[in-house]
Amino acid sequence: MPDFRKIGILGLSVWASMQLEAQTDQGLVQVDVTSVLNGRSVSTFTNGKIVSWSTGFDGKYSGEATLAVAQALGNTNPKALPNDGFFPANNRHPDVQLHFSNTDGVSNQSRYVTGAASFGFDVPVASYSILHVFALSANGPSMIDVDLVYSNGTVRKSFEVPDWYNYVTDADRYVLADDLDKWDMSNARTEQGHHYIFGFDLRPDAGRVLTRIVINKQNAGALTFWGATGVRTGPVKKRSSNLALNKPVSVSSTEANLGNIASNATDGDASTRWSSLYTDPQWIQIDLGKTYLIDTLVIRWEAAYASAYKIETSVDGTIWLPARNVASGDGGVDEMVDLNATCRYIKLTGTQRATTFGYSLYELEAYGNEVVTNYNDVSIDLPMVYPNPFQDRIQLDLPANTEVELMDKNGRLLYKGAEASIQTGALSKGLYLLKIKQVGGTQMIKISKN
Ligand SMILES: [Ca+2]
Ligand SMILES: [Ca+2]
Repeated sequence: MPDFRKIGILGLSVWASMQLEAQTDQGLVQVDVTSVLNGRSVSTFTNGKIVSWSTGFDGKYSGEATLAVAQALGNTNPKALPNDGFFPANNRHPDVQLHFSNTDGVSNQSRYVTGAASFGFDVPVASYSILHVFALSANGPSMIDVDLVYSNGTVRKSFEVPDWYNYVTDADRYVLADDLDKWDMSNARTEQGHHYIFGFDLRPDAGRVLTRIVINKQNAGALTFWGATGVRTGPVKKRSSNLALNKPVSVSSTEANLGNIASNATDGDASTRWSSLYTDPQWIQIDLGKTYLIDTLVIRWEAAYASAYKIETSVDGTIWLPARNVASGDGGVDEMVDLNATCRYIKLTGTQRATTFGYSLYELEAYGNEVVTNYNDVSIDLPMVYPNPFQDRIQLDLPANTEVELMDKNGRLLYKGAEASIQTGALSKGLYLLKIKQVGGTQMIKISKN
């Protein structure tokens, strides 16, 4: 038998880069929340001198200090925060790394929030068995609603963040740092031994894929947020660059006189947006320039979002396949992972507006696999698929743990499985796509029927 890996299916082959990062399936995650941090609330002892806190927990009155600061100020046996911001695991929490350290006298350490406000940050896209956030309140308690944004929906958990003067521990809340002293802006110690930083146990659903956390603070209290730590149960889904960035966009309409033009939706600028006329339905469509395997679509809505919309994809811009239907959208960021669409064009059609205004979004982002057309670029062996062109059946010589999907040239699924042959007598002549899914990678090849 000839080696069809080299000749049988050559034609035009495409190979999608690895979808999953080569790393262990489990692990501790210190979430990168630097995008939301806005102040320094801990004095550090950096390069031999005290760098004072600048953003207090209650305006300009109260901050914290690392142990080395307290010692430099001559305090014996002080209660202070660890020099490296590290809290070893105990029976309530895993190892926690907060964002202050004596080695850093410049970066923001925490987020200070007063009044009603929301802020959110992405997490490494994965399943989590454990997820905690850390906060304290001043000027009384703060009520927070924490949204766990999964790939297939959002779950809200609500907590009272106690005033940092008040000790509390219960099923979902515990003390991360206890009995802290309190320091004014000139680093004089004003109170001793009764302030706290709290941990909040979010108990994520390990059966779902988490993408993002949004913290919504109600009006009362002054909240200081410190960070988030989790434990992954599955691998991190690695992302490509944004394939939609600066790609051409067409739309059904544009709101007059505001400059919210179509191309604002892919300009990579979070402050520019596209907005439509004030009627249903309206659509926006991106041309990615060539066919990709798209796994993730991110929609960043403005306040005038779609409460109902659908996503369709197309290879040729003519025949459209349904990808997602959203019946009760909640605006903000909508992130769809495992979209698994082979397409050049992506179309969002809004069918129900959430407000009296039109549809308005800051950005559409598409992530997926780079595609190469040069066979020599393929660095892994293709399983044997023959003959090509095929007639009444396709023979497959597949390694273990491999599944194939046969699609027509527009990406419609015709067969999915792992059998040694696919019956193809009923198919018409022409071009087809065969997706070969293996651990660590997905390949896509074009084959044809004579
Ligand atoms: Ca934009
Ligand atoms: Ca949303």
